[in-house]
Amino acid sequence: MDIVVFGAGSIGSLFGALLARVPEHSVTLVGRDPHVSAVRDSGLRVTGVDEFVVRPAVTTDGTRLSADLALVTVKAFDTETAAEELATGAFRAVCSLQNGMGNEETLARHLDCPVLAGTTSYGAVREGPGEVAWNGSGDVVVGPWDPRDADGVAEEVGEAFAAADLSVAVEDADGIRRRLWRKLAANAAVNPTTALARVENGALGEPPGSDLVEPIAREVAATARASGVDIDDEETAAAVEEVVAATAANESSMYRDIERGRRTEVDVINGYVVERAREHGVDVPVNRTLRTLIGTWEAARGLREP
Ligand code: KPL
Repeated sequence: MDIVVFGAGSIGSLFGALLARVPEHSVTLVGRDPHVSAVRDSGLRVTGVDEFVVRPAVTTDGTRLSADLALVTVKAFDTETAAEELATGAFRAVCSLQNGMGNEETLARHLDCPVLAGTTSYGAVREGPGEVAWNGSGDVVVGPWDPRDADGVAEEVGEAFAAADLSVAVEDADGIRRRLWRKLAANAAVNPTTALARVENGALGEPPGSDLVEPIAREVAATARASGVDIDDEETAAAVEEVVAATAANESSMYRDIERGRRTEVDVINGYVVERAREHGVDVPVNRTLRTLIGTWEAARGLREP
């Protein structure tokens, strides 16, 4: 399969490298310098779970590309720009593999092809130019965003991932929405808490950090149900606990963003919960507080409008 991986951060670089190992796949990684130049010069080095070097095609120009699949792995606040650039090219399908919610709607607004949603618990950190540390294997789940997209494209993408030895599952449109909301609960609990307390994810596995898991999961599950996605409180809390245990030694992406003085994805994580909850009259005080605290930090550094 011809695959464009749009966004060469941690997850994009890892998926790009794993997919590029398959001789039948042809992978183009779209990213920024100096990472892209380093990959062009010396290849993309993966360390950790497995160690290898691959040489995918690379570019800093995301316009006028064409492929079977565009796998979108940019930060959520860059999805609009990515969608505009992708719209100048031609793809059979596009799949969001990003944190937070709302990315699929943004892609669907700009692109004519079927939009898939994806979520993954694979762990990766971009160590430096040309290098990504693969620090945890999990799974990846894909499914059609639009229930009318029943032409089997999600299955084809699933097969392409399976050929790269990724642990993959394919869901229908309802199933992938439930997965996305559960992942949202994990991100809503882990990301701002670890960023504010400057701790690794495992801190939410023991008191006092663990005291936050249940209330946050309950707020997210209630908001999901009010939005028409049927997940219950207990399974949502269990999904958060599972992510905490599986990534205990990792720094969350929001913790890393804050350490490096970068804008975070809080708006599409806790912010998304707060907005959907407001529409449906659900009370989400913990998510609102976390969104406000991270937003205050971003505003003070000029990373967002106050
Ligand atoms: O996706 C993540 C992130 O850091 O953004 C979690 C699931 C919290 C793992 O670190």
